[in-house]
Amino acid sequence: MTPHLPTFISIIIIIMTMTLLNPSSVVNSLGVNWGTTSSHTLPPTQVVSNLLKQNKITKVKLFDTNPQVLQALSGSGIDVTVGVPNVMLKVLNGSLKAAQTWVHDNFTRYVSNGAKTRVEYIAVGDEPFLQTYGSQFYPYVVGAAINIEAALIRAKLATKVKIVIPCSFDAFQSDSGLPSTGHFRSDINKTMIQVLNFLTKTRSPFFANISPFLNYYQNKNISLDFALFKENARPHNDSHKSYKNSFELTYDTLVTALTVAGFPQIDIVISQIGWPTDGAPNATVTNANTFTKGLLNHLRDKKGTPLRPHAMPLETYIYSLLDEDQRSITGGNFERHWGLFTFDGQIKYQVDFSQSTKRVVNAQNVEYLASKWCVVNNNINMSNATARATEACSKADCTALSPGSSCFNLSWPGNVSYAFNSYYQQHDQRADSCDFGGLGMITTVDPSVGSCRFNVELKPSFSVSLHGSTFDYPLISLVLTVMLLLVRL
Ligand SMILES: *[C@@H]1O[C@H](CO)[C@@H](O)[C@H](O)[C@H]1NC(C)=O
Ligand SMILES: *[C@@H]1O[C@H](CO)[C@@H](O)[C@H](O)[C@H]1NC(C)=O
Ligand SMILES: *[C@@H]1O[C@H](CO)[C@@H](O)[C@H](O)[C@H]1NC(C)=O
Ligand SMILES: *[C@@H]1O[C@H](CO)[C@@H](O)[C@H](O)[C@H]1NC(C)=O
Ligand SMILES: *[C@@H]1O[C@H](CO)[C@@H](O)[C@H](O)[C@H]1NC(C)=O
Ligand SMILES: *[C@@H]1O[C@H](CO)[C@@H](O)[C@H](O)[C@H]1NC(C)=O
Ligand SMILES: *[C@@H]1O[C@H](CO)[C@@H](O)[C@H](O)[C@H]1NC(C)=O
Ligand SMILES: *[C@@H]1O[C@H](CO)[C@@H](O)[C@H](O)[C@H]1NC(C)=O
Ligand SMILES: *[C@@H]1O[C@H](CO)[C@@H](O)[C@H](O)[C@H]1NC(C)=O
Ligand SMILES: CC(=O)N[C@H]1CO[C@H](CO)[C@@H](O)[C@@H]1O
Repeated sequence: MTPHLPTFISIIIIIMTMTLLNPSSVVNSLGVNWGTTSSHTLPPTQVVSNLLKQNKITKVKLFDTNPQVLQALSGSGIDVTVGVPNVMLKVLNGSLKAAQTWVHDNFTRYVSNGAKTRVEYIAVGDEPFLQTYGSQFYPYVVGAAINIEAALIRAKLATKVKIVIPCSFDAFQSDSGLPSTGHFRSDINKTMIQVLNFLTKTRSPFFANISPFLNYYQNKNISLDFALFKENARPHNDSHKSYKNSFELTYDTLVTALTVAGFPQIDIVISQIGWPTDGAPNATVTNANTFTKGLLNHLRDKKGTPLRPHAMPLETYIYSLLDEDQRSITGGNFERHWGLFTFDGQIKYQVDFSQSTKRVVNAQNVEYLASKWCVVNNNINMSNATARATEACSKADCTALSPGSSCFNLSWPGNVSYAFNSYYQQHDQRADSCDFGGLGMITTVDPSVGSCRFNVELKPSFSVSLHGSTFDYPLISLVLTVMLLLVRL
């Protein structure tokens, strides 16, 4: 039977109109990474309602399965990627039972029986191939993915979600610095083929992190202009192909690595991409703004790259949503400053998330601790001040004091005050956390100078601080923990 002609034509017209009038076709594939490695976090419900929903961010990638976060995302209509932490890979590789427990405890409850969290992907591991990890994690990643897949099939949930394996920016490389010689790192190339076979079998995309910032920071022979999508950057020519920015060059290096490995067609999702705003000389708000605009322009003009013309990454996840003051800084002091928003949910520069001229919505009615700071009392013998500050910094966040950062210009003892205050705020302004052997002093005068901000922390939000290292209300915490245990029983 042929369809009735006018009906047929009107369907075509409707489809065409939808395609043409849908300016959000790119926006729909734009997401953010949302990590919670912070001493204090905004309440997850506030992050979802203000930062995500009001800014029309429709996808988030998490690094774990934090119950409060997943609860807050329930019914939001936002597509979620949940994460299996690296430390769990070994046990998940070793046992199907462990994978079933993980699926039962951390996944099923959010997606079954009327639960309304839309989990699109389970990411197995967080950059398990990162070179600095050596072989701690990657030998277990495919086995863990296979076991989780088997557990999903047994739970009849395999059709609801895809399993992916996020690949670090240093898993692929090019000896000439040009895409045509791209390949996977030789120590992981066997495992990468197993990964790609698994993904192909389950029809899942390849999750890759791309980092022009790290390529530049690690001195991979690219200019700052090239990393920042600047028009005037000198192109890198690869025989007849010309690359105008680091993003396209890196993307095509990955395309070549995938092609050489035998998977030229696999879909790519950019699982992390961004530019930090503090903690290193070129980690600035201005540069991050330029980078993000360049990236969004690239995604929106849909020209693709020389090796995949007119083909766009399936999805792109900006790294990241918020600054996190307890992230590991083994990679560099900038690691705590990747957020589009500051720790308290205020945008650092305007971002055009939804192609409308609307301004970005910040977190509203944020609840802070009192307007109090801890500084060094310079009327007393300060011979121990530097040692005390160093000790404070080992626990608190002094990344803004590093060379080229926002508070690097503070001279001694201003930098001591900065360290004391960070420690004091992270400990919820407890009086005994501003002692420092008698050197600390509480003040109500904001010590911030110029671009160097002395933060006042957020009021602890019970939900996530439970996982953090500091907790203000031990009694409440104890009572709630006991209640939670009782509920579980
Ligand atoms: C992963 O698990 C499988 C099955 O139990 C086992 O044979 C293999 O040795 C494990 N891999 C590693 C690297 O331990
Ligand atoms: C993997 O790396 C080894 C060592 O560099 C190399 O000999 C081999 O050809 C590579 N295999 C693939 C499939 O790229
Ligand atoms: C560095 O990049 C430039 C292009 O900007 C190229 O001409 C030069 O050969 C590269 N040098 C190395 C060592 O890769
Ligand atoms: C690189 O390619 C562009 C465009 O194809 C061309 O204009 C430029 O002269 C080339 N540069 C070099 C150094 O070969
Ligand atoms: C960063 O920026 C400064 C100028 O602000 C420049 O001198 C320096 O070479 C840049 N590169 C790195 C890797 O620090
Ligand atoms: C400060 O204390 C140190 C010992 O901790 C002492 O050596 C120094 O003389 C004292 N300075 C002053 C000005 O009292
Ligand atoms: C400096 O610290 C040492 C060891 O904690 C202590 O004995 C000394 O009294 C301190 N000096 C001052 C001036 O506070
Ligand atoms: C730090 O001081 C130098 C020299 O006074 C100035 O050029 C620079 O802009 C200052 N940096 C910041 C972040 O305030
Ligand atoms: C503060 O500055 C002094 C002098 O420049 C330096 O020795 C000390 O290490 C700095 N302390 C911190 C916490 O950055
Ligand atoms: C974040 C989270 O809830 N993780 C849990 C996942 O499941 C394992 C046990 O299967 C728990 O130990 C984790 O706490």
